[in-house]
Amino acid sequence: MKALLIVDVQNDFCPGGALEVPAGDEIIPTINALSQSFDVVLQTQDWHPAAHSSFASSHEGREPFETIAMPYGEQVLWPDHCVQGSTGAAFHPELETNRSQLIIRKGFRRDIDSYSAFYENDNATSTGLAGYLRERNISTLYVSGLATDFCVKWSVLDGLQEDFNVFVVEDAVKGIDLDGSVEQAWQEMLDAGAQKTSSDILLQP
Ligand code: VGL
Ligand code: ZN
Repeated sequence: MKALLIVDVQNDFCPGGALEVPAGDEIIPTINALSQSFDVVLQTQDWHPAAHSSFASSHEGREPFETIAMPYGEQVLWPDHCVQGSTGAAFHPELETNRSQLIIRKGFRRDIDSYSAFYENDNATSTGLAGYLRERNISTLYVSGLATDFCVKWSVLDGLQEDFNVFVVEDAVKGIDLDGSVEQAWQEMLDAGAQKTSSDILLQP
């Protein structure tokens, strides 16, 4: 069984949002088309409490996009984004969500960020997704969404680590790109065993 995973297609990651991914909304029609062709569609939703520890505003004198040392490792500091219940945290209005069977929320623990759909940034606290996929006999994931260099990348790497087959749909992802991080993310994903595919290939009649 295969599933389409749609990562964090939320207002704050789209143009005009608090942590916008350039042209992040341009992948939405492609994702909507893909959704129609999958029997299993799953989503993630970045879902932070106010004053989350990944927000620069929670650390005096620190600015967004600086990095700090957290107990679990290095953490990029972000503008406040995807605060629980806010418009920014809502899915983009053009994203088709009716076919989604599961929405994994992540980043809801104040003191730990969570990029990956599988594990929080400590690499140990599980979201439960791996168990869900195994119980449903889903062994192959097609990953789409935002952002290529953060939540998409870590979801892909953890999915591979958990022994799933992982395809990244190249025209259905977009990145933030801090200092070449998109190119680096592709390198890391491919090196770890991810496969690159595209909507053209997947939507072939
Ligand atoms: C993301 C940074 C902070 C993402 C989420 O969805 O890629 N990036 N929170
Ligand atoms: Zn976040």
